[in-house]
Amino acid sequence: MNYYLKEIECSPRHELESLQSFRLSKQIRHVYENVAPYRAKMDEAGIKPEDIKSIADLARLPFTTKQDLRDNYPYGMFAVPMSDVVRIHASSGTTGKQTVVGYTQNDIEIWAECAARSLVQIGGSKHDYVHVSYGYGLFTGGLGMHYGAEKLGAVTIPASAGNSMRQLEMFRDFGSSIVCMTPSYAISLIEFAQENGFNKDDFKLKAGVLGAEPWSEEMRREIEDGFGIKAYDIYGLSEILGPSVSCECIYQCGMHVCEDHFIPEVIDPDTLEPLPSGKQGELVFTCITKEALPLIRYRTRDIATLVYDKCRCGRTLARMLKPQGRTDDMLIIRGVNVFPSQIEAALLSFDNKATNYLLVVDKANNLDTLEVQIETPRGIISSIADLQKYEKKAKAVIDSAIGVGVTIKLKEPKSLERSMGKAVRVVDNRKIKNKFEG
Ligand code: DLL
Repeated sequence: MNYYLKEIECSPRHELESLQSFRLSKQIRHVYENVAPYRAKMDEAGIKPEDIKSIADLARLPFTTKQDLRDNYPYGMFAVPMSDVVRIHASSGTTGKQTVVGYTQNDIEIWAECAARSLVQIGGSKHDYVHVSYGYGLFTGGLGMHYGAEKLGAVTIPASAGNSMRQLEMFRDFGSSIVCMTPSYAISLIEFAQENGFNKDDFKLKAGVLGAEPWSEEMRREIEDGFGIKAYDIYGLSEILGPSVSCECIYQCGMHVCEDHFIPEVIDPDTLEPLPSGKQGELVFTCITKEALPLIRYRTRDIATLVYDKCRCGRTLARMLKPQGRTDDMLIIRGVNVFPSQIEAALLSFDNKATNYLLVVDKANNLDTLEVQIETPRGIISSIADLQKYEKKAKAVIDSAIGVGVTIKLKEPKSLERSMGKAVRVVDNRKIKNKFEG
């Protein structure tokens, strides 16, 4: 089976949009008839399924949020009887109750097809050895890429996350050629490999399919150098699918959205108005083929930009530029909006080894403070003067990148926690204090 669907992925936009329109109107009938909370929302907005004839009508539909999923926990938003559901996943979420998502057999097939397409986009084939180091379980990363790799016919290695020595031995002994893991775990493994006498020539790795968290271009270069691979970005979220809602192609210039299954929009998170191509805002997705949990205009909270010009690879699918972070991860420091990814980019532009960092936000005398913890670099510091110079430079680079003064705290080498899944980059003591102080 061929997972380069040229007639869809490279079709003229108007043809793709007709397909989307057809699928959208069918989907709206499905949810109106089968999901009580959607019926209530549409009735309240005075919209009947027959009003939604094409994608031009999309913006008339009400949004869905994580709160809707929580209010209807666990299965209240499902559009099929549970006897048709063959799998559930859940997202733990850092706040509030977890959300549960479900898939019919057909949903699983489509998901696997999207994941196989992602692997093809980055140059994968049935001749590859796809090493899956995303966690297996309720998290969608492991099983999502696993089914995609199998569908492609590749040798699939279900390594899951953790046990760095075994991961590297498997790379070497099993001939892993494509690795799927979070970028922060890739960084941890590179460091572990260097410390334990592995050489990148010991491996046959050629590509990484890395996602599940924001990562900067600077981090990409570190991973590409560290493993001697091309590192590709892949995006997804459990509520919509899991990995492979979108994925880069070999040109690494934005992630092609599987638009035959999901319609992306970018909205202004304050006014909720759709934004034109090229403008950054909150990503919203509408599932047009999903059966079990077909979310309509789901607000992801992810901040990204969509562009629609044809890619060098020939695909005409919308491309998502690297997500900057989530609206709920954005830090407001003394009134200035700061994304952790901006700090990562600034830090790595100055010291490309500072791949482990932690941002500690607090309040002192009613003023927000932001401390950037970095491990003292090995090798380049031989005196107190060197240390002070390093600290001063790091501060200057970050201050100017984000427009707020930060404090740099140098920590012992290897003292910051290494990540095997999604890295925790921020500790916001203001939230903790608010919780206890009421
Ligand atoms: O992280 C699914 C996934 C697994 C994607 C493996 C890619 C690879 P959740 O745990 O539900 O699902 O988390 C979804 O993670 O809303 C984004 O905030 C973030 N995220 C996912 N991929 C990227 C990416 C999986 N490439 C949430 N860049 C999303 C930035 C990402 N953020």
